[in-house]
Amino acid sequence: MAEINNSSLSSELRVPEHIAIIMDGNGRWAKRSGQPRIAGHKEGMNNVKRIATAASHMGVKVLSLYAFSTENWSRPSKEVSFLMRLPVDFFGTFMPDLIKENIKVLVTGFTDHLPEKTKKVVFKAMDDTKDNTGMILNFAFNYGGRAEIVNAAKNLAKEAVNGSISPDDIDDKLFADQLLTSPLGSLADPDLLIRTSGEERISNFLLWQLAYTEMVFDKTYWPDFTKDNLIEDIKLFNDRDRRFGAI
Ligand code: V07
Repeated sequence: MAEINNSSLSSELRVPEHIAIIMDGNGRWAKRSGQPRIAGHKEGMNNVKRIATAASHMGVKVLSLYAFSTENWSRPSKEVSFLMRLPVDFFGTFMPDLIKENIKVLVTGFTDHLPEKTKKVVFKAMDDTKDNTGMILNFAFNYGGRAEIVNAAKNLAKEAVNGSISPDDIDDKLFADQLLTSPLGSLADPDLLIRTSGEERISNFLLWQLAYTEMVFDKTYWPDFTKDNLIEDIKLFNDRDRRFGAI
């Protein structure tokens, strides 16, 4: 784990290698000031850039952000179309900053069924940053934890039927290799999960990968979540005693 000595900190802090965030509270943030929900999504998108930069400067290795779940398709169609344009907007605005920060973009999710234009910018962003060696900014986009596990089971069942593996070969490692997070290798499991806006649920995010993850539920709405909130939550993480099931 990287150690930082930040001006906001009284002493050394262990920085989690992989932080995952459920960026909740965008709609409520907008409603609070009498704006439409999409205004909250837009400000939430701007905050992705601010927090990704802060995390990168702290030495975080992977930042996973829950951007769109497989269940979000049931939202009003106008909101869904707006959300599908956010990656276009995001990379159109922030790609130069991501390059400057040496950030590598990864998108994990069921990307096959995205609108053509969205798919195109997402794959271009991954390609344009593939040689970057800094923090991995991992967008969980059209992602669902149960669908991911079902998909892994299906792939392994097919391999067992065609004889390339035996059912008894299946273990944690072989299973994890079939998950959407497999490109992250040994960094696939988050050390810390933060959910903003005060809700205390997992909502189908990274079900397998969260097995031993410390969780912090922060009351701040995502558009208001700052670097100082992130540091506070990392401090709470530091106070926890992680045992991974041992005593
Ligand atoms: C979205 C902003 C953040 C708060 C959550 C709701 C709205 C960035 C992206 C994104 C996704 C993939 C990608 C690049 C950027 C995004 C959606 C919503 C659907 F490759 N923010 N953001 N995608 N919000």
